[in-house]
Amino acid sequence: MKIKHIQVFVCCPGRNFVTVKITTDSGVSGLGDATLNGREMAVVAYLEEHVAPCLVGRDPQSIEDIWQYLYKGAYWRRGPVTMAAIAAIDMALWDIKGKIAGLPVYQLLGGKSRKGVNLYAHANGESIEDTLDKAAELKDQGFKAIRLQSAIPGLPVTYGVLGDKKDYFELQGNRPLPPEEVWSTQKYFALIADLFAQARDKLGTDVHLLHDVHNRLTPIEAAKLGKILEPFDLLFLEDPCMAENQDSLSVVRTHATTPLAIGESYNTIHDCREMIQNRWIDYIRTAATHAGGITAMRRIADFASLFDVKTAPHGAPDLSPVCFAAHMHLDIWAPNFGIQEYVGEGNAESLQIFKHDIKVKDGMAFVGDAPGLGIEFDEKAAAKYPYNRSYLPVSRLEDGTVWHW
Ligand code: CS2
Ligand code: MG
Repeated sequence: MKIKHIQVFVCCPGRNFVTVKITTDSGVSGLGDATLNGREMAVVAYLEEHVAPCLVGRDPQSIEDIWQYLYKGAYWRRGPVTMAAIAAIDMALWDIKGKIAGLPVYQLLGGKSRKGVNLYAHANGESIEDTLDKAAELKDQGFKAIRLQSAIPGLPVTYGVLGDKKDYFELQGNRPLPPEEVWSTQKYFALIADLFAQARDKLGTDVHLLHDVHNRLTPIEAAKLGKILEPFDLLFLEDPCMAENQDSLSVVRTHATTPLAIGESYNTIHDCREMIQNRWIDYIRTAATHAGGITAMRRIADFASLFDVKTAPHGAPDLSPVCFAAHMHLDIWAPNFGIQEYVGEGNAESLQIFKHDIKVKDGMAFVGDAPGLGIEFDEKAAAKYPYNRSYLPVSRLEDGTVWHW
């Protein structure tokens, strides 16, 4: 069997998605997600100009060899563009392997370790009250883990809060130039303890609570936050500070027992190694699309399991449903799976394009038994929603200094 051709599709059903389709000479095809929010076309060029021509004619069943060829063989290793391209090829090859074997990908990984995949949902509100009303609704729907983000009084926009957008899918989409937002650590600290104290009062103790700081704090501020939140027993605190210097997390660790999660923007196992082996985190948040596909995620999960670190894959709406499908197979298999981020199944336009058989009930996702990844891509429907240049916001402090978004 040989790879016959590789196509790259970009569509924008509200968000831009880059989808790779590999077709073999026997007619079997596979899908992968190569979406890199705000830099989509760079990955398209990398795939079309530099990856696809090298793969045509190769055996699609040699997933590991192709992964190593694209990673080690390129000399220029790592980085989000390269790794998103490798990831999409890798996912599509696993999809093909499953279809050839007549088995869902989780069976190829080793089978199910659990009956379903626990999810955490998002409650994003304009005030503490609004956030907690939304959280209570999610709890009533059966979610057992909820991430809380609330608008910060005195700041016009806060990370994660919907503003004039109808749903989370629309947030961060459709912005032809990067919008700018203002951040104040002081104003954030004035709100955060209250949000979680009121959350425990209203929601009780039988629901897991989570929070994403989106890299806004310095290590010592992050340590202070971890300590403040200890009484409210979070499942995890995500991205409390930037961790290009991974030992920043050791500062947080020294002061607080609030569990930490990090890694949604990391591209390789090397980016995660130090914080895992030093047990500076409790959950590793890498995504199949940004960290090199199923092959790489399996390796990260196995490495993390040696140090009691669980997996909690990124599940934001800028990862396409193809990535979500890949996560389902990894999550149901990984012995050290922790929890999967879930922001709903997407809007109606996206559901026309991507068809899958994943069912969500009572805060848990159930993976189907279709061979491969169990996801289909409707090219005609996708063509109705062409690429729309769009950026993530840029953050500034109140005095105008560029900050971490
Ligand atoms: C996030 C994302 O879901 C999350 O935890 O941090 O919303 C993130 O901001 C986007 O995926 C960035 O592309
Ligand atoms: Mg995050």
